[in-house]
Amino acid sequence: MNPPDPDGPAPPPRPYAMPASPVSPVPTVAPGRYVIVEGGEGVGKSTQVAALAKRLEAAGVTCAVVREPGGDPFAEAGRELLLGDLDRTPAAEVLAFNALRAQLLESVVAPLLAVGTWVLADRGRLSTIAYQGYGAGADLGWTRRVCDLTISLCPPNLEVVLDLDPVVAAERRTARGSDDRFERMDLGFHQRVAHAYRHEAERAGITVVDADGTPDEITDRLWAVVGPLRPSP
Ligand code: Z5A
Repeated sequence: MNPPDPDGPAPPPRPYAMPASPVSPVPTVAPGRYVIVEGGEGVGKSTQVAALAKRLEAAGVTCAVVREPGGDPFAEAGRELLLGDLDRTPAAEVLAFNALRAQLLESVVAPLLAVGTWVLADRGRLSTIAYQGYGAGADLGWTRRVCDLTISLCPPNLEVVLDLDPVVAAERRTARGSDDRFERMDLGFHQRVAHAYRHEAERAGITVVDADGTPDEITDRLWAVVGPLRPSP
């Protein structure tokens, strides 16, 4: 015998009735597109996401740029923790990146897409697979499953990997001068990450774009895959 429901008995079902007058049409907007740009540090993701946003705006598309980890106050606070030096296990790191991703997807990305805004993301699901799975040694199958579950909250329209020799990427990073937990990892770690992106892209049929060249050349290559996502006029 179940305990009494504190809300009391459910009200009797209301008979279904057609509305007296026709429902006025709900204005609809074409949903936005969610595009994730991926790759190791220094390959030029932030540069390219900004350049793509400019091209889209010039083509009349409203867009927003987000980054992972981060994107809203909760996720930005989590970013501080994750890029900091406190010890954590690989599995804890997988879950933490995914928790911040869930926050970003539900609180920022999905609402923007719903009003027709495109979202260009600097990193996403593949970063966790590459850094925590291949790089830090979290169980790969488990990591993929956790990431798939999270991204199912708001699946992207396109993931694209920028591919660059980790030695060249390290030179770019050094020229810029920055330093966090992941940037301090040795070249072997960054090579594992670069291999991970190539392997995962091949495995899942994800587009890889050569990130060697001038920023404009790379934007042209990206535009060739992002531009066609625009609805035809
Ligand atoms: N991380 C993780 O482990 N797991 C996860 O699930 C997620 C993230 C989501 C986020 O750091 C860290 O979190 C990241 C992995 C980890 N590790 N690190 N470090 P972040 O967001 O601060 O860093 P990032 O994503 O790697 O960004 P980055 O280092 O700034 O790299 P980038 O965005 O790919 O590059 P950039 O900033 O556009 O360019 C780097 C420099 O190169 C800059 O001075 C540019 O002016 C220059 N540049 C750009 N393009 C060119 C070309 N074409 N030629 C020459 N120079 C160029």
